[in-house]
Amino acid sequence: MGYRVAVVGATGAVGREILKTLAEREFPVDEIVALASPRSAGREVSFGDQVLKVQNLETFDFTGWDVGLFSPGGSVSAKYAPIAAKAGCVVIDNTSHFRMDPDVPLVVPEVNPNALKQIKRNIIANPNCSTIQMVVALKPLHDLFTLKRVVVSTYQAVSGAGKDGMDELFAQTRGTFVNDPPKIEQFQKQIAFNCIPQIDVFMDDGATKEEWKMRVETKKILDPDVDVIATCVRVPVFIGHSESVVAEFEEPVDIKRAYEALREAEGVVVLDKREDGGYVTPIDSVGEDATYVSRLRVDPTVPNGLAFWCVSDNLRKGAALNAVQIAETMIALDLLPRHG
Ligand code: A2P
Ligand code: 11C
Repeated sequence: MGYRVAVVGATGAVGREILKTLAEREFPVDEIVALASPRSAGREVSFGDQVLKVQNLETFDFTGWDVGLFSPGGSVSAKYAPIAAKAGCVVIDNTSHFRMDPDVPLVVPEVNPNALKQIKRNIIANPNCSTIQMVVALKPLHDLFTLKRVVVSTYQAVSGAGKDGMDELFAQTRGTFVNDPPKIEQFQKQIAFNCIPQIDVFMDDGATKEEWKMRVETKKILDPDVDVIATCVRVPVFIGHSESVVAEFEEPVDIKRAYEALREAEGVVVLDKREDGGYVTPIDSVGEDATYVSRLRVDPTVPNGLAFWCVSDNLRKGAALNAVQIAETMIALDLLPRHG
């Protein structure tokens, strides 16, 4: 017997990827419903070889539904996730809204699966995409050498801003060749043929919210003693976030042991040939589950430092896959009750 699953935000970039991931991984589904705004009611989305008619979230009753995978945006989750949770549906929420709530576990199954046992409000938070891939790569190194500090620069795809972000990159790129002036709506400046060192709003200390998220989420997931300084940059790539990670450890690093640990780590694929093209680029990661590590090397400027390049499909491990893996891990830990 399977589960009754609700996908909220099913017409969006992440929602569609969640439906695809559930079908591909043969998640035990008895019944599935696709939910979105009233604008999309009646539209169709695919789930494996089935076609689902989208229903209106506003009027949906979550009673009797076992698990809800939410990606409708922060304000919508803020309103509807507690409604679903109260009705007995375990919510796995992709937005940033509940992540720092001490009663809401923030989980990357390869890193802190046991945090799922602390579920209190019937809500689990899925971390930010740029945090997920970084902690997956850092966890085996932290276990070996005890991580102290991370300096990370990101190169983030426009799909992180949803389907409207992807449409804006497409329209501006096309517009350049047909002499249409760029329309700037989703990003702060033109994104086609450009890089923008701002993702999300500015905080009081001059960091952006995306940079703050990488810091506080890493502490909550991996270790509160690890500090992170991030510079998050939007680049004209449709799918696949890349990161330059420079990590400083308490103990002396051994590059051979670092390679071995990364090669053995769940969810990590090392592709690092130290030759022309012998590394992963975002386009190589599209549709893939792994967090890729390339360009691993010792940082000679600090006592115990390592630097590497890390790439992952932000819609997949960065969002949909991690959410589905959370549900799978909850089943394995006997934490996902069925109503049927
Ligand atoms: P809709 O297509 O009906 O607007 P993305 O992040 O790719 O932009 O996708 C956002 C997802 O969240 C879409 O499925 C979108 O549905 C959904 N969504 C946005 N606002 C609401 C809302 N008020 N109620 C339910 N779903 C919403
Ligand atoms: C981006 N990382 O690339 C963001 C998207 O907190 O879930 C995800 C925002 C979040 O724009």
